[in-house]
Amino acid sequence: VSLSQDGPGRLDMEGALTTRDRVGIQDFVLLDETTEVAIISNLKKRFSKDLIYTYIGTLIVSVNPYKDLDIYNKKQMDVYMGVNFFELPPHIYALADNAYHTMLTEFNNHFILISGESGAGKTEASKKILQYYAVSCPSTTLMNTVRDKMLMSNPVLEAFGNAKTLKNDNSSRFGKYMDIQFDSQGDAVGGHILNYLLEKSRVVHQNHGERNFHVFYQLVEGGSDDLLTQLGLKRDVQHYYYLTQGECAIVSSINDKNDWKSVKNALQVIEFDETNTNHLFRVVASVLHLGNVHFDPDSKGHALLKNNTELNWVSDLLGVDANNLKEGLTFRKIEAKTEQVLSPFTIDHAIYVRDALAKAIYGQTFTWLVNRINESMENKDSPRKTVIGLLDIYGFEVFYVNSFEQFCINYCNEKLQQLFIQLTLKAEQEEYEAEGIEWEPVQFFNNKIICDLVEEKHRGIISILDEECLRPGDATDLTFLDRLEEKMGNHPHFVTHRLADKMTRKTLERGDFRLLHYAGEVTYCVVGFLDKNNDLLYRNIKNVATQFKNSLQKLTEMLMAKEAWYIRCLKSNESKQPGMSAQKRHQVKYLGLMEHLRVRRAGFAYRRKYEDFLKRYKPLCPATWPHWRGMPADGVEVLAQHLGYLPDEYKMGRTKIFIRHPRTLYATEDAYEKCKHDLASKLQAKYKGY
Ligand code: AD9
Ligand code: MG
Repeated sequence: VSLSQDGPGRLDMEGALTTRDRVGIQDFVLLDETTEVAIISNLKKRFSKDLIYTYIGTLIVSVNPYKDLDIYNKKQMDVYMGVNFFELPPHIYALADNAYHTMLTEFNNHFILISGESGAGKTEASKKILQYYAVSCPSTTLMNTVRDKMLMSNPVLEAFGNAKTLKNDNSSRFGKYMDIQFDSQGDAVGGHILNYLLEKSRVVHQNHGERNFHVFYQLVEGGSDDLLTQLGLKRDVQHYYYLTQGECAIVSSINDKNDWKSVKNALQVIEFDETNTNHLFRVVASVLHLGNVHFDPDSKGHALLKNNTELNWVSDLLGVDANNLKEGLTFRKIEAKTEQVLSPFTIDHAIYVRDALAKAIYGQTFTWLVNRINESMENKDSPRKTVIGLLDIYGFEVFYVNSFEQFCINYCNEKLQQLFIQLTLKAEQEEYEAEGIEWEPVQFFNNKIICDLVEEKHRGIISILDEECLRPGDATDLTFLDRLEEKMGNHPHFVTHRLADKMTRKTLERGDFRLLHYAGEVTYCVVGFLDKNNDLLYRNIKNVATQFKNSLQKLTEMLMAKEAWYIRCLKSNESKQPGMSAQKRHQVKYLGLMEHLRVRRAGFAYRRKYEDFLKRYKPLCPATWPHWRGMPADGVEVLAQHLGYLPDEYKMGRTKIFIRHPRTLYATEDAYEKCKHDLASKLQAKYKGY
């Protein structure tokens, strides 16, 4: 089977080293230098040969090719099934397969964390893994139904949760964690989805060049005449205020009509009955109508409804009283001593309330949709044994102006980095213990200090924000900033304009604060923090912690109990086209690749089972060639002595040899190449003339 140009498909060293000048190294752990420049140069070399995957140990670095590569077919899936991780060129299937087989043999739970900036290929990666499990795992008719539902949950959730942005025509505007549940035979028997932080503001506002969520356009473009009539919609996306602010309602790369068909079909597979489907479309339509509810000023500048048509549709579609709706959109109700007083809104306020309602309706519907999908994928028949979770979550974000959303997203990335550190160090420590090798402390930056800065009870930024939101009276975004300065002015990772010169010598605006994240500095503008946080806050919960922090906490606890696999996705360019042009340095930084590499190489860069090591290198020593009759470990010891390994350079564990520096292995590998070459020449000379 022709896999790729990535080497002959034997042990990893072989593929990596014999062809390393031509196609780069397939495992960064074996790079001579661990610098960003060396990492990027290796990635570029490989990418130019369409080799988009590279390992750091068992972690996969993936670069988005922006073109279809012939590496995701059934044939490829078969090649990677049940094969030792390092025996074939790096592939996302190798990781999926390895997680699956480890789960089956060790009866434990796993998760695959997929991270990277917008458009880097996270969602595609998660879909490819899901497809791999759907195609490769054993199945029965019943299981097929569950699998179809899991696969079909994607087009539905993408319709409601994805949108065209400047960075990605199919950008996920929510974080997603999906558990795939397997029984003891390895059959996929159920699934469950958790969703995080849907970007609701997109429902009412889109930046130039961006769209609202796909489903709105799909409905207007693809819905039948009958359906549109029932919902009171015109077949004209330009007619709807909520669809046209980005001035790109129609995009050549997106076929809304076809996508609508896929979504309808997917809804059937996940067993949405007519009532639920109807309900869903009515809500979508009601949001469009709501966006077209406009206001005129009366003589005092108070908001008056321009006309009742759209409002009546909203009332009809949602089943709420039209007068109540009208009153709610144009008046504030104030409870006086004995009566209620209606105070009229200004136009700005009425628009604010209209938009808030639209966001709330859509947000609730999204949650409802996820719940229905979960019911449909629920494992009802087989006792569930183990799971593999897929986490497709927003990567670190830095824009020109960073707001509350970036604060939440970057905090989430800090948490996941912390999780990586804890899990990797734990795994390293456990391996060393299992192998009877003394644990050597690893030097790297631990970002716990930044996580604490954000989340610590009573003292962290989130606590202070919550307190400020709940404080009656004159709390504003700026008073929140004052409180931050008071409480954490001396923190080494926190800077405001008063402290900026002292700390970083870079100026900051009055309304900004800067956090020194593990991935770099980000300046946040506090405007809107209180408002947006209020939206997330459970006011009936006594604790001041926010919903997001709690759900992240739950997620990390759940992940801590599982074995971790990582896919780090990089974007090759900003133009969504094949070819590599974008500067990769910031991505390497944000993805924490250097930290990964440091942790993986900290103690011993390379480790291999005695049998595998001996099998490969035994021709290098007369005592082990052609056969070693004793224990493999003794054979490896003889080999190491013969090759002149220094005592500090390697350690003998219970089942594996550990080698500290890649250069030692390179020397061995070069000797092996030479030996192979000499043997081949000898054979040629011997059989010359036959
Ligand atoms: V976002 O944070 O949700 O905005 P993602 O999820 O990281 O982002 P996505 O997976 O949606 O990015 O990929 C963006 C586009 O890149 C896809 O629509 C494909 O056109 C393209 N892509 C990504 N991965 C691959 C791949 N392995 N092969 C070919 C790819 N094209
Ligand atoms: Mg995505």
